Amino acid sequence: KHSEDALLELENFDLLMMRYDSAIREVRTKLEILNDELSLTRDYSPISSIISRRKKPMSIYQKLLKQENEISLASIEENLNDVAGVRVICPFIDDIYKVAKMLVQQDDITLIRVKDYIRNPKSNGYRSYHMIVQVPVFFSSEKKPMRVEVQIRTVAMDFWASLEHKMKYKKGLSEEVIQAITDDLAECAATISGTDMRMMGIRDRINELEKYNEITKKQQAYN
Ligand code: 0O2
Repeated sequence: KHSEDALLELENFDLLMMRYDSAIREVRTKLEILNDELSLTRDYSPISSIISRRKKPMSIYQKLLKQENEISLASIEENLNDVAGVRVICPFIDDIYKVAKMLVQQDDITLIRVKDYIRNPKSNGYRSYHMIVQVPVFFSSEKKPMRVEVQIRTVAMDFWASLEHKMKYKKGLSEEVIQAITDDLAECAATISGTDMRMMGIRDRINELEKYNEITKKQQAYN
């Protein structure tokens, strides 16, 4: 018998999972609307892509066990912040902060926690902006506040995190190999961070050129 069966056998486990799926949809829709609006009004998309996932019963079970928390629906809601996860990939670092602000200032969103691993990167080089938000979801006879973990990062940060994540779950690597890869990853994280900053600078220069061209065009038309 699988250990996660203890979860699956809980009454209304499916219902709780459906609620987390709904919360993911609410947050995704909010982000998609913001991106659609800005694409139209400013001709600029602060979001490149959105990925979402609901934590698998096995991972929920393992996390509760690890935290030495009881296996119950109430315990999941109380102790796990990342059953519903939305990952937002932005082109530039400043887009991350703009998107985070626009989401959090919506009056039905409650910000529970922020972890800014961009201003304070982890020692392995991990960078990303994490928020736990609470969003109300309307069901047939009640309104449920649901927690969603939102991770916001650039394309480059995401590229790095995917590869690092892959290594973390690889079994049978020797200490030596792990150390070498860890060092290499840390170096890449530093390069990526520098590149992300430079890319913003290049974007600003291009925008300024565009503005300058528009002004010159207007002046020429006037003359
Ligand atoms: P998975 O497999 O991605 O789901 P909490 O999770 O809230 O109880 P914690 O661990 O302090 O507490 O949360 P944190 O650090 O805000 O976010 C954890 C999640 O961020 C991880 O989820 C990863 O998705 C991501 N993350 C954090 N650190 C790293 C890192 O060093 N490398 C990579 N690649 N991702 C990281 P899970 O559940 O650990 O993993």
